Amino acid sequence: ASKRQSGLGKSTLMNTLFKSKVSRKSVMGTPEERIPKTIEIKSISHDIEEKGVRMKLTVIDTPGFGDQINNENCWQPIMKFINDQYEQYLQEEINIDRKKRIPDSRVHCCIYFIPPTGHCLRPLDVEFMRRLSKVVNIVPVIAKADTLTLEERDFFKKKIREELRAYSIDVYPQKEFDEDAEDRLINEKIREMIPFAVVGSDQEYQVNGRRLLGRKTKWGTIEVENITHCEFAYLRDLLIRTHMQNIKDIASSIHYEMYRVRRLNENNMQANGLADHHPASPEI
Ligand SMILES: Nc1nc2c(ncn2[C@@H]2O[C@H](COP(=O)(O)OP(=O)(O)OP(=O)(O)O)[C@@H](O)[C@H]2O)c(=O)[nH]1
Ligand SMILES: *[C@@H]1O[C@H](CO)[C@@H](O)[C@H](O)[C@H]1NC(C)=O
Ligand SMILES: [Mg+2]
Repeated sequence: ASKRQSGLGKSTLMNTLFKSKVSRKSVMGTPEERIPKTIEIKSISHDIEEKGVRMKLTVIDTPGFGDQINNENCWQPIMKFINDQYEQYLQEEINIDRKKRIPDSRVHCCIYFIPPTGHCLRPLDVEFMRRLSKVVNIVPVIAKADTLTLEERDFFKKKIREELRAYSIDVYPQKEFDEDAEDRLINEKIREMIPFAVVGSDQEYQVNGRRLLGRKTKWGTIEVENITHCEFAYLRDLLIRTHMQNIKDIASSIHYEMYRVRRLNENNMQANGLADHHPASPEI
């Protein structure tokens, strides 16, 4: 029998993001097809429109991890992907005749899916987020929140916030990067809500005469974009409506900058014959 954990809904939520109201992508006539298990890191881009501004949103879907018997270093492929994108950007940047506009495939934000156990974070979640939060913005979410009661959700959310604090895992929006009092006020509200308890779906249902993205359960249809049903809309608004530019700024001025400084230092050391014979291999 397969011991593999069932998917946490990562691919589904990605589709939900693209099909949500902010997106330009039409959902008319999408066939009901099963989302296959994700087996490799894959990026998908769509044009979206927000406040009349068109932009490209790229989401990178990853396979589930932590399903192996030995989960040691299971974060490495994702860490490598993030570093590879930084490296690509760096190479463009230091290129003598560099492009006016460097193509930016850096990972600006990582949505971390916490399984809806209702108890506490697994050691694997702690280790993963601890490492990743040092190189990229992390937004943790509780996956498949419809499998928890509202009380269980509340308890779990609070518990996770305590644990993040106890383990000094600094998730987005990080306190230290609040720019002013107004910023702090807005971000404090978000920090009190994290992790968002989300439900994903790429199916539309007729609810009171309107077509809505929803998820059918025994008890009725969960409207995934309705904030009285789940917190998907908060996540979507944070990522696309209110904080997109800030997320990109912090990714660039903090996370990428750290990578860049470390790499250029390595190069200097090599040039001065201070480094050993191994090629520079960024590893966190
Ligand atoms: N109850 C519930 N089921 C969900 C939710 N989101 C997705 N599912 C279901 O969970 C199963 C797995 O969904 P996927 O989106 O493929 O999960 P994944 O995390 O991408 O899985 P891997 O690619 O294998 O890592 C599918 O049957 C989905 O319909 C959700 O919010 N609630
Ligand atoms: C959200 O859900 C509530 C409760 O089911 C419902 O009364 C309300 O009309 C919904 N709001 C929207 C905007 O659909
Ligand atoms: Mg998947």
